[in-house]
Amino acid sequence: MNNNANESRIIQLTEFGDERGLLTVVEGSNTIPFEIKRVFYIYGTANGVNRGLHAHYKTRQLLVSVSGSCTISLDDTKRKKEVVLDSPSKALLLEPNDWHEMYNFTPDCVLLVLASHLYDSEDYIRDYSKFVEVYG
Ligand code: T46
Repeated sequence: MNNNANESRIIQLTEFGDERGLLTVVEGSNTIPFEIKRVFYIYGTANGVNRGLHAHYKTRQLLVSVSGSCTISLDDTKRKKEVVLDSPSKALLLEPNDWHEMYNFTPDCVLLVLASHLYDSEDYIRDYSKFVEVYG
């Protein structure tokens, strides 16, 4: 798995479709390169709001906009990249060293996040100069 923000970490999830509609599966380590320890989702985001603006020490995450869309910017101190999550079958793998920001949330956006670690506020790097010190 390449760690550079310029390398695509988009995972195309399999869609099972029939006359009833669609079903998409994330099946643990068969789909993503970590064990899922935590699931959360971001929704009801007010117009113009930016979230994130941090990196992590350990946590890896998979982001899927299961409804609506949003944009994620990634910065690994060397390269920057922007990804639009606009399909329930399109997932973005976020590595700990991705400084990330989420924005352009549509009112119906539900951003599902699967995480490799339990919540720990000490795992966050919220200061950009500290981020560059750690990962630059
Ligand atoms: C990330 C991006 C993609 C908890 O108590 N437990 C949790 O598991 C989480 C994720 C959050 N919280 C609390 C901590 C804050 O009081 O929920 C509040 C909002 O969290 P935060 O401001 O960190 O939310 P975002 O949207 O900036 O970031 C979240 C994740 O925290 C983060 O890991 O990478 O989504």
